[in-house]
Amino acid sequence: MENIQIARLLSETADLMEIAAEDSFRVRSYRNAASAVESCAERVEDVARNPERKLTEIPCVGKGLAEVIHEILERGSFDRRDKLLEKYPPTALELLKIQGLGPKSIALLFEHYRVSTIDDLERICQEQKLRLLPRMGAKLEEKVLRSIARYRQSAGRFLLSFADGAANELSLYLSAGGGLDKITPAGSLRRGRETVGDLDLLVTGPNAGAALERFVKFPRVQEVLGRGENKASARVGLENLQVDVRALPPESYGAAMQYFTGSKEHNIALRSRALRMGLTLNEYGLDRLEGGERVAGATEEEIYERLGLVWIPPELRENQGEIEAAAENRLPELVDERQIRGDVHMHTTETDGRASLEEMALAAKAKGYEYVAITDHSKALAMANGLDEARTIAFAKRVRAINANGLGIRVFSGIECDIRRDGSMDLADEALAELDVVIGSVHGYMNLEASEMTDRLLRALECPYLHILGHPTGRILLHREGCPFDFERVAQEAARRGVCLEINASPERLDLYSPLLRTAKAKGARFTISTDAHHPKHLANMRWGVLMARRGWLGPSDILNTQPAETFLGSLRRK
Ligand code: DGT
Ligand code: CA
Ligand code: CA
Ligand code: ZN
Repeated sequence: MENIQIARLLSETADLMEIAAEDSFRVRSYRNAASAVESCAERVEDVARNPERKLTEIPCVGKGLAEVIHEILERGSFDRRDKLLEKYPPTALELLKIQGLGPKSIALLFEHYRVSTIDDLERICQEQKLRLLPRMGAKLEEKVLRSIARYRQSAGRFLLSFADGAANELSLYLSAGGGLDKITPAGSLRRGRETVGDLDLLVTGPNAGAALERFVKFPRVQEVLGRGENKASARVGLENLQVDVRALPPESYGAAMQYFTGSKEHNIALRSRALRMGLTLNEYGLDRLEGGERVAGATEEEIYERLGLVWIPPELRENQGEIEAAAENRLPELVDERQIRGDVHMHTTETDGRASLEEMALAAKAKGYEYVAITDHSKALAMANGLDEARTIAFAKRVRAINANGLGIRVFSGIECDIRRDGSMDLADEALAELDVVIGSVHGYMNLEASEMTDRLLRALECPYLHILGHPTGRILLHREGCPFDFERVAQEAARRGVCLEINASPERLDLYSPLLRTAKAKGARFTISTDAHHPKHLANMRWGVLMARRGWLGPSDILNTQPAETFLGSLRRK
């Protein structure tokens, strides 16, 4: 039995235990063991069969769990799991993914209505029966119905950062097999979409065929879905990410990269352009319609060139005007991560961050930045120990002292000030006036009507000390839709008042995305890209924000934090 199969049994049991309201400490021990088993370098079964070894050598596996694993290896299940499955059907696990429903509610729904599938749940809500249960109401019914719709839309999609991590892991694994010249992720990952459905990996080289064989033997492969001459597909990891690997001859590599990078809409438009030029484009190459002679295929550049186009960066390939722009050689200059000179949204231990002001600043310096802004929360976020006016002013003083001592990086004092329900700022003007960088963000009351939310944001923009509107839509990927409001109007007003819109680079947010960015730019808006880091390692998330900016056709001149420190400060204050 492979590690991944053992891990899955443990993690599903943890979910069932949660529904059965078992001790949360115990639930966590099952979850920890599941991920330890999954990432264990050796086969757990081999350890178990070796009389000189003990399963308790594996991290997070104590005596009890060791017994459980032995039982799994013996008969494919274990007592506790069987008992739970007698009570709750396995389909109930999927219900945990519906936002607004905790394990307790799922248990209740099961007891009262035998709800064990998403379809059951939908019916119960539509029949207005959910509201009859204790502590549930008509509002929750609506919320659950919306969550179900969203779940069906996003089911099986993954965060860009997660897919990227999996692609790197697989690339390393495949290249260790040797004999490959290139391994390239294509598809939505290469285009930098915020979420990815499945992973498309292309390989070429003398051992490309053998790489497919190696791929299906990857230890974290859960299930092989298909294995052909040039392609293998499998589900990988506890998360069941589907991965398609394609082996290609070098003379077709460019054509395949072009084809499998997509998007489908871009490809369709490109193919009809080719046809108009008497050419046919497919994943093997660009050929003459008459006679079938190959005119390009080894590189993407030659394919685009032969179609009368400059090479189009993958982030733009959504058939949103990029082909027309490329034909007229007027593609925009896109911002590059190396042009970012500072990260201007991050948190420290002063509120809910995990590292000190000095540690964050030094980590930013190590990343090569000229400046950082430290922007902790304001007092409305009491759970995060947000700053009141006195602490804000004291903090600004500390930052001035740090700069006087010369850390080797310029530190701006800042705040991520909460925007209250009525659109007023959570801190008095006197405190805001002390700071270099004032971000205003909405964190609470996110369920307002669109018109009320629009008014709230418009009022926030009136604050003369506000520089940046933080994570403007509030979207959390795969979890929560952005707040509905009149984005165009808010962007226009932000532009008029010289307030920047933040491109939040946190991989769970990425809440300003291509169509919104293009709308905002057309209204004259300016932007910052920031990570909202709560730990030094989060500073590396800048790349996701840069990808969003590129997908929004933004160049360095649109992004304020590509400017040197003094210019940046001066532009922030342009009112
Ligand atoms: P995803 O996986 O849902 O995040 O999105 P993609 O764009 O990676 O889509 P996927 O994996 O289905 O296919 C990868 C690329 O292959 C896609 O972007 C374009 C190309 N492709 C797939 N199916 C078709 C098709 O029916 N027609 C055309 N022209 N291209 C296709
Ligand atoms: Ca894909
Ligand atoms: Ca695919
Ligand atoms: Zn923040």
